[in-house]
Amino acid sequence: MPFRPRYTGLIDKYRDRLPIHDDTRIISLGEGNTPLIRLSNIPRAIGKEVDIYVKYEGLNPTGSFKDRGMTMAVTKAVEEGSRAVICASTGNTSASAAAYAARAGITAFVLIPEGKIALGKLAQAMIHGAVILQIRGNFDQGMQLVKEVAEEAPVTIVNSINPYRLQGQKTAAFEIVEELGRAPDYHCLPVGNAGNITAHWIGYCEYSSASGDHVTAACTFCKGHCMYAGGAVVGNRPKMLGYQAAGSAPFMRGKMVDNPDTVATAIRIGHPQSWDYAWTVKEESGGWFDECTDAEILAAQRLLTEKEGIFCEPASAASVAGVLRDIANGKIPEGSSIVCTLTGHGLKDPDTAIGQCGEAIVSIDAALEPVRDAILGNLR
Ligand code: AN7
Repeated sequence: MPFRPRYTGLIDKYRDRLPIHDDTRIISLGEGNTPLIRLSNIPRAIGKEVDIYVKYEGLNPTGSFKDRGMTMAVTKAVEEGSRAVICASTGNTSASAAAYAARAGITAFVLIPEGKIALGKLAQAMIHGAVILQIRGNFDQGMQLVKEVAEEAPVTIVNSINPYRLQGQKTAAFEIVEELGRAPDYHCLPVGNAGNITAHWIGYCEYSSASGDHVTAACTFCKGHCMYAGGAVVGNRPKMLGYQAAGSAPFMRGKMVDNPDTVATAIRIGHPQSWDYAWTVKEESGGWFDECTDAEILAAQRLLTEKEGIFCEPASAASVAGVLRDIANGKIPEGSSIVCTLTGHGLKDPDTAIGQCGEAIVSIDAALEPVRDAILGNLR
């Protein structure tokens, strides 16, 4: 039997494209290397000739894409001698920060909006031993407080304003290009702070000869941290499409939103931290922003679970909801290849999932007859 080297995480795999020294102690949980799954039933159901892939980032160690950025941010924080990290979070960043801080043996402080984080994420932050500061306010207020307190206390911010976060997250684009042999025509993501859409663009630009030599915004974003001279791999880059929840869509309003609200609590963000970057990504890539209602988001989540067997959290489904609409209305032409990032696992938010499926449970007596009748009545 042939042996393969053990996969040891994205920093090890891409160390020549990341700001890492040979002797840096790497804090990793084996993140990255997530499946790129080709949808088969949904394209057939909508009757369109399109190749849709989903990058299932929910299969990262803590169940979201944040782990790609967190392995870098915590590795660098430890290297720089930090004993504590801090973040504001709608949930996933806090779960990831808590886990990587535990792994590193340092403290994680997390500011979360009271009552507005999904149960699985709260459980993660608690069980990993983070110090949880639940604020009577929303994510945007928490983010502002984190920036202010970091001026006065010895803590490293691990939100995506930490440039190492985007460096780690750019590796998702590398993996996609390596698997497809080219960049897709379209790459679709849910947008909250817009860090992830920016990180993907950095990755695609770094891997593409179409970017020119250190002239695009990719190198403005990286603040000198990227290894852009590392050499191009393919010739093309995707159009980047960013989808927001309608009640939380500052990029659609063209200005910050003060009271964002959506069932997709992960992207309940009205003051995106990567505001300028995201507009540049849209312009450079020739992409667009759009918004989806909560009903569209939940319908897309359910479509993925029932037609493809893939369970993502509501925020993640925004990318699929948006892309299905743009395929139907012809903005995305037939023949296109499309990648949607499914940013977080469906198990993060069991309450919303169960709330959608009340009719799924049949209560019966513990006897053969009702069990048999229920089976015969539900065959398809
Ligand atoms: C599942 O955890 O901001 O546009 O504090 O958890 O890069 O912000 C989460 C964001 C999409 C949006 N999907 O990504 C946090 C947080 C999921 C998310 C986003 C988030 P960005």
